[in-house]
Amino acid sequence: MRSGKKVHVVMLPWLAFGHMVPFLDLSMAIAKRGVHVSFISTPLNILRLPKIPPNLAPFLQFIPLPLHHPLLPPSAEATVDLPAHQIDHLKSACDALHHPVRAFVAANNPDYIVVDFFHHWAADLKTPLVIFQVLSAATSLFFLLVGGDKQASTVPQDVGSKVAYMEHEADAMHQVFTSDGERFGKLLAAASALAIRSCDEFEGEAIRSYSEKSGKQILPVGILPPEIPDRRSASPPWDAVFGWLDGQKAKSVVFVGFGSETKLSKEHIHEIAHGLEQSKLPFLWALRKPEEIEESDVLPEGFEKRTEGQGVVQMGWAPQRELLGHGAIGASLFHAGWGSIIEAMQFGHVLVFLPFIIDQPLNARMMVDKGLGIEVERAKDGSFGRGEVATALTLAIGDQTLRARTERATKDIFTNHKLHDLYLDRLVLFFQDSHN
Ligand code: AWU
Repeated sequence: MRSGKKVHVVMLPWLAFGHMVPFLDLSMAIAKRGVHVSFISTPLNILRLPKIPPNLAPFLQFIPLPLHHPLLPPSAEATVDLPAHQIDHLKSACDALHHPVRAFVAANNPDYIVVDFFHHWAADLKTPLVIFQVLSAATSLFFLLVGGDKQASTVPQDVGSKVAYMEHEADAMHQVFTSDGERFGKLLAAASALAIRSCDEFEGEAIRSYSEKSGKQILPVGILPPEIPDRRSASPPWDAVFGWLDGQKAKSVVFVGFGSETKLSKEHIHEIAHGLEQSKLPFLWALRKPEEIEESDVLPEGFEKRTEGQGVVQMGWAPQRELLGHGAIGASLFHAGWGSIIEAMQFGHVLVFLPFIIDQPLNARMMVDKGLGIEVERAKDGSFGRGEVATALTLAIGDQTLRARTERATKDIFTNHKLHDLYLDRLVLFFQDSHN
C-alpha cells in the first residue's frame, strides 16, 4: 500500500443495524489501513454497536448526534426500536441531523462522506460522496431498475427468477419506496462512486450490469467477512444459551433468526415453531418478541414443554455472530438478510431461507440459484405452513452435496480474507488518489 497523506472519511449509515453493522465493519477495515474515520450515529445506537478495538481508536471515532422528534419514544433510535408504522418519525428525526452533520463537516473538512441510501441532503454539503450499498449486488441492481422503471422483466436473469414474487411486494411498498427511491436517486446523481458489499468472484454479472445501468464507477469492497469475536457473551440470558449449545453435538443445531427489520406476526411465529417441532431437529431460536403480543402468547400452547431438550427459544437482541460461530451450530433458518448470509457463510452452515421483506426474497433466490441453500416453499399468495418449514429443514440437513457445495463457497469466497483485503486496498487507494 502506498502511504498517502491521512485521508478523513465520514460514515453516515441509515439508523438500522443491518446498515450500521456493515458500515462499522467497513470503517474498521479502512481505519486499519490508516484512513481516519468519523462514524456518525446516535448515542444509543453507538452504545449497542460492537466496541472499537483499542488499536483502532486513534483512527476511528464515533460521533454521537442525539435525535430530537416529538413523536419518537425517548429510547427509540433505530428501526429495531419501533413498529413499522412509526418508522416515518425516525426518518424525519434523521433528516433533522442535517444541521449538526453540516456543522461537523464544516469544522472538519473531510475528504469524503460515505452515505447510505437515505441522507439525500448530504448531496448539498459540497463534500465528495461515495454511496455504500450494504445490499447484495443483485438486489441493488433490482432496486435501481424498479426504482427507475417498474418493468421487472428488465431485471437480468442472474437477479433471480423470483422477481414476479417481488413485483406485488414492490407495488405494495412503492409509496414508501418511491420516497426512498427519490432520496437514493439524488445521492446517485451527486456521488463520485458507488461502493458495494460484494465481489466480482461471487456477483460479477450483477456488478457489471449495475455499473452499466447506474453509469457510475462501482467499487466492490468485498463481502467484508466479519471479525468473529473470540470471547463469547458471558451476560445473561445468553450465557445459559451458550451453556446449552456446549452440550449439543457438533454442527447438529439449527440457528433460527430473522434479522433486525423483519416483524414476524403471531401466525408466522406459530407456523415456524410447529415446523421446527415437526422437523425434530435441535434448534436455537433468537426470537425478537413482536410489540403487540404478550410474551406468554408468542409461542404455540405447550410448545416449549413439547420441545424441551430439542431446542431453545431466547427472546431479545442476540449476540448473533458469536452464536453462529459456536461449533454446535450447523445450519441456519433465516430471512436471507445480506449481513446474516455473509455471517452464516463464515462457517459453511447449510442455509434454509424464509425471506419476508425488502431485499430478502431476491437474496434467497440468488443463493438458491447458485446452489447455496433451500428456500421454504410458499403458496402463490406468499403464505407458508409448518409442513413446508419442516420439509425444507429436513431436506437441507440431509443433503450432503449441499453441505459440501456450501463449505466450498465458504472456503473459496466467504472466508477468503486475502481476496477481500485486495478490494479494501483498492478502496483506500481510491480515497487517497482523489485526495491528493
Ligand atoms: P441483516 O442484513 O442480516 O438483516 P436485517 O437486520 O434484516 O437488515 C439489509 O438490512 C438486509 O439485507 C435486509 O434484508 C434488511 C436489513 N443481529 C444481531 O446481532 N442480533 C440480532 O438479534 C439480530 C441481528 C445482527 C446480525 C447482522 C445484522 C442483521 C442490509 O432486512 O448479526 O449483522 O444484525 O443484518
